[in-house]
Amino acid sequence: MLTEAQVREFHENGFLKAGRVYDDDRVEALCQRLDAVMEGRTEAKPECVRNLLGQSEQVVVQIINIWEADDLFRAHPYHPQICAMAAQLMSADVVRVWHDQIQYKLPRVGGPTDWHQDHPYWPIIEPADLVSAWLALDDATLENGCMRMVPRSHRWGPHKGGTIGTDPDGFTPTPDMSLVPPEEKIEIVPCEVRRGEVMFHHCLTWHGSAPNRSGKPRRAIAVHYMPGWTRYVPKRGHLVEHHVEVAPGEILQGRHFPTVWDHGPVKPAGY
Ligand SMILES: O=C(O)CCC(=O)C(=O)O
Repeated sequence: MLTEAQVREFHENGFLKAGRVYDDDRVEALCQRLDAVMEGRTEAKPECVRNLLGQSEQVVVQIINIWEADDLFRAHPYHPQICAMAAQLMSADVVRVWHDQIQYKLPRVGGPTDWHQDHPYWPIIEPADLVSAWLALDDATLENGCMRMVPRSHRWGPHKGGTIGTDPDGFTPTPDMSLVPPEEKIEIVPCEVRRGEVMFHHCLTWHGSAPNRSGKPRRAIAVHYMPGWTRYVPKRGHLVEHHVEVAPGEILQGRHFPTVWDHGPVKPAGY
């Protein structure tokens, strides 16, 4: 559980480092399963494995819905402590998984994840009340591309379809200043997070992560959690839309959007 001060901090800033949730053995086991999925050694497959940067020499391996490919990753979104914190931050009795996302910045050639907001990239769900739990599978540092956040930006509304703009020198955001409240200041907070620790961010918080300049990997998994009142409201397409089994306007739920918290922890099927 989070303290009242932590919940306040999250609502004030739009992100929160929440501490350790896994020991090293569990993180190592997850990293081994990640290798198996990337090498195609699992029977079931995730939604996609691709280079987020397309045909570039820089590589950010993005895997969507690894939970569908491996049982350790299937259990991860149900982590009782993470779910309790997500429920608290969203003031939700019911929490479901929208989707998960690995971002793996390879040593040296690991590229940037440009400044953006999440919710505008999810044009089939409303309202913009989601919270993501970002778990470091390696120590995430300034050198290897830890996440960077702009405090309070979750209160500034959607910004040009979620794209903020990125100056590669110094990895700073280049927003349309007419969309930033005049009394506000754009501060950049680098968020170093240790292996096994979790950090939360709101789906409208400006964030990004710089290239990996180190000789070590930078792996992380984000689970994007929806509060129980999130509805399927299609405006444009989305990669996981083919899994939607409800009609437009209905609560988004079903086999591919598992309920992981219902007034308390829920156990994953088969455990
Ligand atoms: O892992 C990263 O560096 C970026 C992740 C991200 O953008 C997200 O979880 O929303």
